[in-house]
Order: sequence, then structure tokens, then C-alpha cells
Amino acid sequence: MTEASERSPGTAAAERTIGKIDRIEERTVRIPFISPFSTSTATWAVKQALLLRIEGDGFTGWGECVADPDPFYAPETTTSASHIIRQFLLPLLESELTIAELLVRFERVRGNRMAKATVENALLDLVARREGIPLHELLGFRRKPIPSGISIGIHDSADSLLEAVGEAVRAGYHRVKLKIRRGCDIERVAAVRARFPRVALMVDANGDYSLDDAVHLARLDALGLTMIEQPLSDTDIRNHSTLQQMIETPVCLDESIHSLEDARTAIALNACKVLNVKQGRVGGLIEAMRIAGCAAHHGIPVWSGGMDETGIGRAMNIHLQTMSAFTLPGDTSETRRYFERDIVTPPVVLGEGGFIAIPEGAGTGVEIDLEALEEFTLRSEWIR
Ligand code: OSB
Ligand code: MG
Repeated sequence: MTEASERSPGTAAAERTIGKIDRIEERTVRIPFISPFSTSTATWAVKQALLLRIEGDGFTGWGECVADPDPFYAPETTTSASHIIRQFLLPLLESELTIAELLVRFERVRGNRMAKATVENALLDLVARREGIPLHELLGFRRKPIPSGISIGIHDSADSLLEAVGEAVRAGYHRVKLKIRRGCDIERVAAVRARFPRVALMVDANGDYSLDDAVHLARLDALGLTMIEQPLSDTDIRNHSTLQQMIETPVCLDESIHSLEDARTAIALNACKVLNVKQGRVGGLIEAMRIAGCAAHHGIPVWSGGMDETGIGRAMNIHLQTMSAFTLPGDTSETRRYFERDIVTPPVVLGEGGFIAIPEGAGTGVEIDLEALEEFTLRSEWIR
């Protein structure tokens, strides 16, 4: 099973017919984070997410848009995604189409891949639930335990960072990612490395550096990092290639990769040795599988990033990671490090050995906690 599906990833799922759609709801939720999450470009104290609920034949699929309310990580926002989904994507939806045909129609809409992923995710969840199979099976992969990594935001002090890393190491996470920015990098990471000599450690700069910083960034080479994620601007694939020749730490691209074409370009230019594939950013699970398949073909290891998703998006990311191209631990951490209360059950829990389980049941396998959903809803509207 895995063989054929890994060679032409996503084909079986994409060939499913969308089927009858009865109604569609758009909803914005706002869930407080347990603690604010800081990157080089933003601090988020709450998770605000746009959700899409698609109902057909008595089944319901949910999609979560990974865009933030602000354009500080990527150009799309919850508001722009809502506009694109309502005005341009949903009008293309017809029940006789296959998902692949719908995705071809979506190509007329430039970019806006977070918006596209929201619709695609909801439809794949709906189709899997209608067929009574788990999402990973629809995608063509078998169940397996998923190794979990953690992304730790920028902390105010070195001490509180060391404490957070200690907690993550004791919890059993397979690797620890530290957010860095100009002026808060080498010394902080060196302190973590000194305290935890053996932990698999990496950093993520979210594009804060320029090529002029290459000599500075080369100081990370002594710290035995598994990779540096997105050191340079998201719009600049070429300079990542130059940077990679100047530093030993493997470069991983995140926000520079919007599509399969971007991945091909980055790989051809030797601009990265690793790829962070966020399905919610590249247009959905099917595009993510194509990218991962291409990367695997070129010997580039892949992992699934995260966008601090609610349990809906997190479940999508978990199912995706059953694809064997995802050889490195992702950023899918357990629910309780983000939220006191999530809008789905069951929560993601870090199990024995730092692995997370795939939710049982059809589709994503998670169920909406309607009471929590109402509690966190800012607005909701039936749009079709
Ligand atoms: O760059 O990977 C990133 C969160 C929000 C925006 C961008 C990023 C992140 C993370 C956290 O690193 C990943 C997660 O825990 O979901
Ligand atoms: Mg990143």
C-alpha cells in the first residue's frame, strides 16, 4: 500500500468525488494560549483561527485556516482568507467534481494557499468520514506512532528558556527547536547546548537575518544543531543557497516554500538540506504530500511544521506524518502546552517514548467539543 501511494502521493484521495454538500459554516475562534508565543517577528497571546465546517449527507468535515489575524508570519490573514474562501474558492465547489479537479480550479486563484488548504482539509475530512475510514488511510498510509518535537518561543531570559527546555527534555520530546532573532541567538543557544549536551537541538529565525550575517551564523556550527530553519527572508531562496555554502549547519526552509514548484527550485539550487512542510501553508494535504514525495526523491528529509493550530489543524498534521517521507520529528506537540482547553477531543498527548498516537475513528478522528467551541467563538455564519 505505502509503495504506490508514496510514488504518486495523494492520488487516491484526490480522485474521490466531493459529493453532496448541504451547508457550510464559517467561524472565527479565539482561544487563549497558556503562555504567549514569540518569534522574531511577532508575539501571539491568543490563537485566533478561521474554521470551515462543511456538511453533506449527515457527515461533517472541519478545516482550520493556519493564517494568523496579522500578516507577521505570512502574507495571508484570517480576514484575507475568509474573503478568498467566500468570494473565490467556494463558488468553484461542485458536488460532481473530484478533489483533484477542484484543486485544478483553485489554480486560477493566485497564491492564497492557506485559504485553499482550509477548504481542502474540510473536504478530505468529510470524504473520509463519509467512507468511515481514518484520514491517513484515505491519504494512502498506515497508522504508526508519530515522533514529537517542540518549538519553544523566544524567552525574556536565558534562565526561563533553560527551564522550558528542561521541561521539554523531561517530557520526552524527540527534538527541541528554539526560536532565535538578531541579538538573541548564539549565547542563548550555547547556554542550552551546554546544559543539554545530547538533546537534538535546532533553531528557527523566521527570516530575521541577511547574508551579511553569514559569519555570525557560522558560529552556530560549533553547537551541533540538526538545522537552522528559515534564516533569511521568505522571498529569498537564492541567498539561502549561498548561505548554505558558508555554514555547516543544515539549512531548512519553512516560509519560503509555498508550493511544489518552490520546493523544486530550492532543491535544485541547493538552498536547503531539509524541508519543513506545513500542509496548511502550502495549500493542503495533497500539495504537502507532493512536496514531501519530491523531497524524498531527492534525498531531502522532511518534517511537518505547525502553526500553533487548534486540535483540528493539529489532527491534520498528525495524519500527514504517517507518510514515510516525513522522517524527522515535527512541531506537533501535545495540546496542553498550548491550551488549557481546546475545541476538540481527545487532546494530543505525548505518550511513551515521546510519540503521539493517531486519533481513532473516521476522518481526523477528533470530535468537536461543542461547549468549548461556543465558549471560544467570536463570530459564526452559515454561508451556504
Ligand atoms: O515558524 O514554524 C514557525 C508558530 C507560528 C508561526 C510560525 C512558526 C511557529 C512554530 C510553532 O514554530 C509550531 C507549533 O508548535 O505548532
Ligand atoms: Mg518556522
